Amino acid sequence: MAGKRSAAERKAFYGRIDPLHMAPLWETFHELVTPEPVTPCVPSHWAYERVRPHLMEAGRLISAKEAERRVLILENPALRGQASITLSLYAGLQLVLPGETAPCHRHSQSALRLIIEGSGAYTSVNGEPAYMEKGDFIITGAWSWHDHGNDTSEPVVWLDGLDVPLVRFFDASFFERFPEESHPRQRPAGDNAARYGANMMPVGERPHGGHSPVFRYPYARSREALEQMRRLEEWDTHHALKMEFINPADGGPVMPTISAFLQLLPQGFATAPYRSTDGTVYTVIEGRGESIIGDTTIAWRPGDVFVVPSWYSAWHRGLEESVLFSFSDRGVQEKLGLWKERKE
Ligand code: 1HN
Repeated sequence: MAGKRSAAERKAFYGRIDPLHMAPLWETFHELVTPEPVTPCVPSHWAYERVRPHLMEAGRLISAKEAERRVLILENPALRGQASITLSLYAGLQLVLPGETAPCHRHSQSALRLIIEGSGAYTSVNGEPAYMEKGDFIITGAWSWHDHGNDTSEPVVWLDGLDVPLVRFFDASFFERFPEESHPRQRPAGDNAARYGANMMPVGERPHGGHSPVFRYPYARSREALEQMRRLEEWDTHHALKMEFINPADGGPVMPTISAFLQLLPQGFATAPYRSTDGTVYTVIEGRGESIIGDTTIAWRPGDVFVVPSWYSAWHRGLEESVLFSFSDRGVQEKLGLWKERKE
């Protein structure tokens, strides 16, 4: 039969072009160009109470100084060894023990932190300390000097979110160590909030198109915004009440590569199934609930981290009134004209 003969002939042909580092597009075309996103990522969940003892054990194994950053990476089970929680994003849990500092450095990667446990430790961004409370959202934009310290008597734990896989994809990573352990104090705590956090900006400054000039979004303020808005009871079918943290200089995402969100789910509220092309990392700040992601059910509590991969149908239910923080590469996809959502 012609078909059979031609299959063998084709295979032989593939063998002849292989040494030339060539391959037939027609054998993979439909895997490359799928009618809808087909992600290798899987839904996954890290329960804080299961992860925390290991993080504390890491605290006995290595100092923050020696480690550079004492972090346990949260790897998507389908992307082991790639330091990726989604194809484009990295997440990890970082521990800074009482009395420790983590050395000052800067890199091309953009970073966010969401404080999970502890209060009063600091991140210093370009020499200005930001003291952190539970639920606070901190950014260190690309190429900002940053070091951390904990002068309190309790450990501090936060979720790190970075665009490590994206920067690796672009082969665009640079890293520099600051010549001293900590950045010399350039500005007093609160200076950044005064300059950029009061819906004002010093005259003469122009929006710069990069990351938000605000580097700390205090939970007390964002929680109060949700509390005020909930009074209208205008619930969104798919999101309940969901707000994006913005760059006040241009209204865009907080960083070019990472968008971040805060969401209130009232007790008993179940969102309608929703999908979008931005694989999203969630952490629970308050409450208790569950999420159905494709065929996977995840029961979550404060400090837990879970992932909704690209184009998985997902819905969430607050068993108690709950607040979820999330981040994704949505802003990048929007800039590239790729982002899509589907409300079901
Ligand atoms: C980094 O600089 C921090 O500054 C945390 O705390 C995690 C993961 C990859 C690359 C740089 C930090 C990081 C990181």
